[in-house]
Amino acid sequence: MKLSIAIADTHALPSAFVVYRGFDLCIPKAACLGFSGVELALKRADEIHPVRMQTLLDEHRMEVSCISTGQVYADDGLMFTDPKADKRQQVRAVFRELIDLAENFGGLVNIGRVRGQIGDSPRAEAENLFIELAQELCDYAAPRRVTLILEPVNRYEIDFVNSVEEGVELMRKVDRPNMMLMPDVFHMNIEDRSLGPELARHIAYVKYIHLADSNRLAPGQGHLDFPAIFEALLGAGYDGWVSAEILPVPDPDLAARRTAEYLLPMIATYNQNTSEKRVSGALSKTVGYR
Ligand code: LER
Ligand code: MN
Repeated sequence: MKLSIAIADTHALPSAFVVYRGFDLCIPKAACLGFSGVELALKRADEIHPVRMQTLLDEHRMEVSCISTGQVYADDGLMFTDPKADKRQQVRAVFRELIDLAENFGGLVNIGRVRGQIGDSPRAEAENLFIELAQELCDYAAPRRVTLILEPVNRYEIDFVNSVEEGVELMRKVDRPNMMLMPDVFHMNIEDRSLGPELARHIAYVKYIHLADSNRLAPGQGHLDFPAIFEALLGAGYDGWVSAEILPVPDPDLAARRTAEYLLPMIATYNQNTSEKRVSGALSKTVGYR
């Protein structure tokens, strides 16, 4: 398991949901705090200069964990479920470029609120519009070894795919191996029947996890039981990224520091237990062969 933190560019609107703003300044800061990666919160692929970004990442031994797309919705109002074909064409164009970028940066592109609202349309109509475009983009992404990750988001932000279970149902309809889930424990705390057990139940679809506490502050500042969540993930064999997507409160540096101080020791223990599990799994297989 590796820990990442969400970063947007300096010009991102206040609606960009990130801890840090400014790649040049904040990637080094995140590296100093012990994060292994950064989640790039983008509106367009051309916010990134690939060579400059790779140099910055290499210099600080950092990786891109994922490209997230909240601003494509929040800033531009673009949605997969938009009944207007020209609007969906814009989504298609923006996502193709983000997928091209992800080919060399992280291999994951998130679909959060940009999947869109159902609103007053019949549910099946919105669902079909989503499925059609998601399938097409998955097929574009597959030869580039990129996976799209759908994030269930709570009902107060969107009316389409609120729980992890609903996410799994929709993914099954999309029916592409490179369409996976990105659960966010903040939303799960509102929508799902449990956190750890529900993550474990759907682990085959879980590719990436957003972490925030119940109040959307740094983990450890609210009332979510992170040790229990990690224990369930360990039992289920999760070995991917977890990424802090929290409010920059009381300020970005302190929010990031609190996240690192709370989660990094837990992740170190997690990874030790994962490798011990692997060794004992390998040993019991060896014994089994005798
Ligand atoms: C996006 O990752 C998310 O979790 C949304 O709640 C942002 O508003
Ligand atoms: Mn999230």
